[in-house]
Amino acid sequence: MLTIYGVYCSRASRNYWMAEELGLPFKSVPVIQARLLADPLAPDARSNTKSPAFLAVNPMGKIPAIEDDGLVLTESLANNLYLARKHGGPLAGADVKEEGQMLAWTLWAATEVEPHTVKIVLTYDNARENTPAGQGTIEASVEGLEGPFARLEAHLKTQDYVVGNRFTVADLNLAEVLRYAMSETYLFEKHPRVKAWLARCHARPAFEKMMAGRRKEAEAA
Ligand SMILES: N[C@@H](CCC(=O)N[C@@H](CS)C(=O)NCC(=O)O)C(=O)O
Repeated sequence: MLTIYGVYCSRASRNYWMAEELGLPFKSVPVIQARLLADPLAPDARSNTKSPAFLAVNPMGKIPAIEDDGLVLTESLANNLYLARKHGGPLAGADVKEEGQMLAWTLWAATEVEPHTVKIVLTYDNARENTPAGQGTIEASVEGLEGPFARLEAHLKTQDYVVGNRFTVADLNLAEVLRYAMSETYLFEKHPRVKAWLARCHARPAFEKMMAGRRKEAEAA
């Protein structure tokens, strides 16, 4: 059975969403971000990204990690590409060309988009959005996202989804990276196709299941 190490309020959300899309039974092993704990190495500390047991799974000390049929993988977006390839169906590439496109959109999300969106979400997570430094970070990140949003807006002119005109792992991966920028409504108002595409992705029942997991986790914290 698929095992997901992480928590819903982390990049593991991407893998929980994917498992729900594929209807996969999975075991969730809670591992929290070490930065959220005062002393991650305290004997009574919750299992976290600095716990020796987790470092044996991912020596980088980052969540998520997945374990599937003896294989351990540790990059959230790659984990999803692997699960799509393994289980097939509409979320996966229908041929090697589509697989190439899905890989390209995923690497684009990771390298051209996420460096900006993650700065935005961390500014809010750390309650710095109303400080001059926080506002500077958000402004610079929004500026960095203008190009990627324009590119995606143009791409969506002729299709509802990024690859093959159906919802695929490429949409899921990109949507999860762009979710971090949702506070910046200006970007979405300026790019209505991107806004509508993200809403389509978020209307999926599997996304709602993942979000319910996040809410449950937040309530228990
Ligand atoms: N590129 C990695 C990044 C993983 C990552 O940075 N995860 C964060 C949580 S979202 C983490 O584990 N941080 C460790 C910490 O904050 O202590 C991926 O996409 O899986």
